[in-house]
Amino acid sequence: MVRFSVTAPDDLLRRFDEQIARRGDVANRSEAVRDLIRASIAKEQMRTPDEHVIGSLTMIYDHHTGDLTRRLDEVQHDYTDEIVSTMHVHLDHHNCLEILALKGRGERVYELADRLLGLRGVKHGELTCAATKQSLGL
Ligand code: NI
Repeated sequence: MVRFSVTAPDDLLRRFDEQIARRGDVANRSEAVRDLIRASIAKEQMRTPDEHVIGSLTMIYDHHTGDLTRRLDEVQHDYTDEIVSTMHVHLDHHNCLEILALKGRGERVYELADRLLGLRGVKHGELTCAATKQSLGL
């Protein structure tokens, strides 16, 4: 086992601990973090880089974070073949919801998602691959 430390906002950790507490007496923070890591790795293994995938990427971010808006824009301009459409909703004074409709080679779509979700200031992000060309029989 390796010990490492993580820095997180109070509120976020409190809510995580509440979630852990509901799992019963075997649950603790380390076990919960290990579960998240396993889930993340399992999700990664479901990627199909060689297939043509169709899906969407949902992001919520605070547009006041540094030059985030510019960086999001810059990344997206590198994937004009994969991004079919985007929708931007100004949720409140700080938060934006952005939804990208995507299609293209898995490798490129996953790379785009990783680059966008890896940007500092993106609070929530989820890539959903709804189908592949193969699953649609195309
Ligand atoms: Ni906005």
